[in-house]
Amino acid sequence: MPFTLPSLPYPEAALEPSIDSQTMIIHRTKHHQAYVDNLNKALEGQADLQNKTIEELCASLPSLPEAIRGAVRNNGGGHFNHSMFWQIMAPAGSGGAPSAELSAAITKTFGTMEDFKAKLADGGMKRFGSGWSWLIVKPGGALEVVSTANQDNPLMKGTIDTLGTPILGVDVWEHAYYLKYQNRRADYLKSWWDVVNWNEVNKRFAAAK
Ligand code: MN3
Repeated sequence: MPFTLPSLPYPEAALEPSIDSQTMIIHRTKHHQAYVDNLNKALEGQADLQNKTIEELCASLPSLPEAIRGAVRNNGGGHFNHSMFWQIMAPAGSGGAPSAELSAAITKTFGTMEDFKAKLADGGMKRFGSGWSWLIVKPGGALEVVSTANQDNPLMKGTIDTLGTPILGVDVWEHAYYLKYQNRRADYLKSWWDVVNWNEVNKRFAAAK
C-alpha cells in the first residue's frame, strides 16, 4: 500500500479548546483513513502511479486514466489536504508567528494580517457545502486566497482557475467542526487561528516562493 495515514505531531487533545479531542480522533482515524484506503484501492495494479508523491498525483490529475481520475481527485485530494492540515496546526501558544518575509508578503497582498484572516475566513464561510479555504503561493511568488470544493486543492489542474502551492489551508467540511460547533462555522474559523502552526507555514512559504 503506497500511502499510509500519517501520525499526528501532537496528542489528539492538544488543540483543545479550538478543536476537541473527539473531532480530531474521528477526523483522522475515520475520515482521513478512508481517503488513504480508497486512494490505495484506486491505484491497485498501477505501479507507475503508486510511485508518485501525493503532490505529483494531484498535479497530474488531467492525465490520469479516466477510470480512476475521480477517485484520485476525491481521495488523493483528501489525503494531501489532511496530511497538510495536521502539520499546519499546533497547540495554542506553540506555533510561533508569521516570519518577517511572510508578514511582509501578507501585508503587501492583503493590507494587514487581519485583512488576510478575514479573507481566508470569508472563503471558508462562502464555500457552500464542503471544502477548503487556502493561502497559496502562485507561480512567480505572489500570494492569493482561494477556496476549493470537496477535497479539491490548488495543485489540481482543471479543477480551479488559480493554481499554486498551498501553504495554509482550513478544512470547512462539517466533520471538521460539527461535534463542538454544530452550525457555527464562523466560530470554528475564528478559534482556528489559535492553533495555526506558523513555524510550519513559514517553512512552506520559504520553500514555495
Ligand atoms: Mn476533513
